[in-house]
Amino acid sequence: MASNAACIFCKIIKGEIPSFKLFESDKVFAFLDIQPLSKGHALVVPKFHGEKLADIPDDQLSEILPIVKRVVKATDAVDYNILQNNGRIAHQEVDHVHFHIIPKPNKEEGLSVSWPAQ
Ligand code: D5M
Repeated sequence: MASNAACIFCKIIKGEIPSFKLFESDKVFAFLDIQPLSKGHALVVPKFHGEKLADIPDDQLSEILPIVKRVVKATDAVDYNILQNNGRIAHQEVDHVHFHIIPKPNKEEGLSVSWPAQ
């Protein structure tokens, strides 16, 4: 499994720095974003270290979308954004592929979130 000792998300996956973990399998890791754009803002990442989407082997990638769906369903968000940035011009700050899940609160009722997404 490719890992990069200098990568902050590889360190999170290995438990070397703390995170609010939502889900883990042999290929995928999900945790709350430390700079949330909304309540429940989560990140789903392949354990395989690659900078951009095109760097990730298909067998790793294919496991991610079902987990993105699972994390989405753990919120009661009706509306949400899925975002995946590649490269500086596209506003990627952490060079380890990650999918943002950004729940959009219901304006009247707010948003409740039940973790973990297991
Ligand atoms: O988004 C990178 C995202 O990674 C950004 O929303 C903050 C988040 N981040 C950075 N460090 C951490 C830690 N340590 N825990 C949780 N979340 C973190 P990008 O798409 O690269 O702009």
